Amino acid sequence: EKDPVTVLVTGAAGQIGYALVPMIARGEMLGPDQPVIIHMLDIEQAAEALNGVKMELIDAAFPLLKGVVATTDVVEACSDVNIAILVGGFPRKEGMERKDVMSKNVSIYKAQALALDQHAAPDCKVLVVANPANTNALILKEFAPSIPEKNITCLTRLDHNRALGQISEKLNVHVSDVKNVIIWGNHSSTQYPDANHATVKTFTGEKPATELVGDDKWLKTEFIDTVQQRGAAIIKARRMSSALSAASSACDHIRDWVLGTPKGTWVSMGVSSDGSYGVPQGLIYSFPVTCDKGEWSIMQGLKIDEFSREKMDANAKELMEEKSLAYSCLN
Ligand code: NAX
Repeated sequence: EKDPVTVLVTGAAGQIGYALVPMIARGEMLGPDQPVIIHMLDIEQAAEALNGVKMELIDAAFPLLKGVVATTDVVEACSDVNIAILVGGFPRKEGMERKDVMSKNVSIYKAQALALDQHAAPDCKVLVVANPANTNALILKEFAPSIPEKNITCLTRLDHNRALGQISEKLNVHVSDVKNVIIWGNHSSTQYPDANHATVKTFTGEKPATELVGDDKWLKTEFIDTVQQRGAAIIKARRMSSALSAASSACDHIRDWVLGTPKGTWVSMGVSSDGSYGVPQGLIYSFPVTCDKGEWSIMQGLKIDEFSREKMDANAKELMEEKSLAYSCLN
């Protein structure tokens, strides 16, 4: 049997956490032969609820689950973790200024960065889910210098999966036959869902999605809007934000990162820019990536038209603004 991998989930008493921990314990994130130990962190006010989640994990008798820690102590939570999924954060409440929300999250992410820096396994892989996801990841990178820059990422896989879903619905094909959409940029409503390079498996081979859709206007308007606004549509329908799809996408993100993407397939991940596609170096920006042996690489050489360029630049600009806002909260 393999040695267990220790996975931290912060905000584990929340709704994404509640959907995510059983998926991890069932092997949906790291595979059906990989034992796991789950560390769950939440804040004092949620301690009792967090303990309830721990009780349910025990009651579910998951064969792969070798240990559960439920704690409100960030050092205990971060100790020896191999994978950290950071879902906990401060939500924007009605009437709150953007700067106030940013300030709360900057201090949370700074504190968690310091704890991970000191106590996590040296090759720990980090996925930030909590919003503002890209900028929280940027702060984490800043304050966890011992964690390699390549190990700090944020979640845009939910947006990616939503884009696959929209193309599959439009063409009435299985979602598993659609691949290689791209989410560029920020996990905000400015994000750019791009289907220009997507393909669809058909009886006669792989075809460009643009050709099969045959409706450039739809791809440039409704498709983009629907993906950008999907989070809001879920809130309207459920009166709660997306949880099962967010949890499932977080599993997809880690699984593909650790176990690799299939040949010829890329996925979207928020990663530290190396300057590819003219994106300012060091920003946490969502790119198309392939993964192999636990490392992602940005897919190179894709042709970018003028329409895409404009939207990609708007994302870089927004992320630069978020970055200055975050840094102005630091002292
Ligand atoms: P919930 O409010 O249900 O859960 C958040 C949990 O975090 C709560 O239990 C809270 O007590 C805890 N928490 C707050 N501060 C903490 C801290 N300092 N340390 C540890 N835990 C802390 O929110 P939920 O619906 O689960 O969403 C969690 C986050 O995911 C939000 O920031 C949300 O905006 C973000 N999302 C990001 C998505 C993405 O694709 N990147 C999509 C889904 C989701 O909206």
